Amino acid sequence: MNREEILERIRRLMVEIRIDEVKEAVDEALRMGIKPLDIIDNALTPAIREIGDLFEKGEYFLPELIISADLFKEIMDEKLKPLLTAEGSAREVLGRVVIGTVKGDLHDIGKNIVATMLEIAGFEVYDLGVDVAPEEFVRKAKEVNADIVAMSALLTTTMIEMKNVIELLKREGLRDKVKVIVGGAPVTEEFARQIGADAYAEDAVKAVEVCKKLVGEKTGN
Ligand code: B1M
Repeated sequence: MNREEILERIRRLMVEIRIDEVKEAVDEALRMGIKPLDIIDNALTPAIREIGDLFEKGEYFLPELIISADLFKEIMDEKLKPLLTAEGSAREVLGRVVIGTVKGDLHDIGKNIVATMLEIAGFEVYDLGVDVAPEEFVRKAKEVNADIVAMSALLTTTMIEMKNVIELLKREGLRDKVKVIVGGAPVTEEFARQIGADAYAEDAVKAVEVCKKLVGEKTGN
């Protein structure tokens, strides 16, 4: 089996939620030398998005969404995250990032990947979890003297909470001290601009790139 075939096999088994077989296929891909990030971006993420589409069409229901999300997280925690962390060699602390999924939103798979990749790149990451109120983002940013506040949203109904966090940062006199990056499936560059964020990233790799640039702007490097 080549790279394309094994990634396609993982994607298909994941969409069919064949739990043990997906795990076996991931092990097989790793044995073949396929990189964890390749498996995440080109097999697991397209699969879970397809599951979301099937849910929207009424072909899958909430239990399928929950089981597939749990399976994704299990594969991340048990198989892929330890390898990603081991691959990371950065030792210098690039900056402090407070990250969370906004208020009312429980989606955290993408946010967790972003947090992991930032950690690997050398950022000190404070992950507040999901359903994070604006006050909590601001309190933590103050407490740790954050360089960056990073927000994730997966629902069109919750992405507006990002603006509330930015407004609160302004009211608390912190807006010129921290950079703000936003992301998540419904979020766009245009939306980021509209709400006054400093940056948008479409995926975890881009988020790392953008955060490095943002701390560079802060320190003038
Ligand atoms: Co939900 N859900 N869900 N769900 N769910 C979506 C988002 C949806 C698009 C599915 C659909 O209908 N097609 C839809 C939203 C529709 C909309 O808003 N217009 C939806 C819905 C409707 C709901 C509920 C309302 C369903 C219900 O109860 N009737 C409910 C809401 C709960 C709530 O949050 N209050 C709900 C619940 C759930 C579960 C709990 C069952 C589960 C989440 C479990 C968990 O996260 N622990 C779930 C899941 C799994 C999904 C889908 C299928 C997959 C999301 C995911 O993990 N993707 C999703 C379908 C979809 O996204 N197309 C869907 C994989 C992940 C790697 O990608 O999160 O996009 P993503 O992250 C990427 C990038 O976006 C980016 O980098 C990541 C890695 O590359 N990124 C950032 C993310 N955050 C970033 C931050 C950054 C930068 C980049 O900077 C800070």
